[in-house]
Amino acid sequence: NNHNSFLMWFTGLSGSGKSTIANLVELELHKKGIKTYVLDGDNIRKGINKDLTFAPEDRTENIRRIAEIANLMVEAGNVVLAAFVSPYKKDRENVKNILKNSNFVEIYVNTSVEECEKRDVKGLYKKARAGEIKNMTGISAPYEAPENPDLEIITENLTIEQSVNEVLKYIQPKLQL
Ligand code: GGZ
Repeated sequence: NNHNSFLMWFTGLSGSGKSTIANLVELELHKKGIKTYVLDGDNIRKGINKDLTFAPEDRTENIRRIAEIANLMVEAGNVVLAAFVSPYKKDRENVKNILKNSNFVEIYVNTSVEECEKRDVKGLYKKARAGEIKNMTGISAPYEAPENPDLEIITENLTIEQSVNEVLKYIQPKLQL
């Protein structure tokens, strides 16, 4: 049984910083010689899940497929970092059920919708306000915040480096170096 294999699940709004944090955590794990893989919208929604929209039932199917893929990658001995909005509690519960419990860490990247909208890196919030995008999480679709995440990163109080360090500190006991 490979000990350095588990799933870190980052949930939060679009623009909350999930992917940024996941990619920087991955860099640090690489320095320790740990095998990792980052799953995010860029490699999943453009590929295996390109048939799916942002309607609620498609988001559920999106998350289910990602969980199955992540489970295979964990079984293959990787630390997997998954960064998806995953706005529905029941979908995140399902991820936990697909993985073995000890292989799953839920990280809530808590950035307010006001802050995400202010950053609006991809201009999606502006489009959502103009009605050009529907089902935009935080604007015209719900985000069900985790009530009991393993770790919560309140990004507005922290630098990116501090956020990354919070994650590294949390997973440290899970690593066999
Ligand atoms: C939320 C959307 C939407 C809508 C496009 N709602 O910041 P991004 O651009 O890179 O991250 C968002 C990404 C969300 O895809 P996920 O697969 O993570 O969503 S879910 O877990 O809910 O299935 C955003 C972009 O896609 N995007 N339209 N309507 N995010």
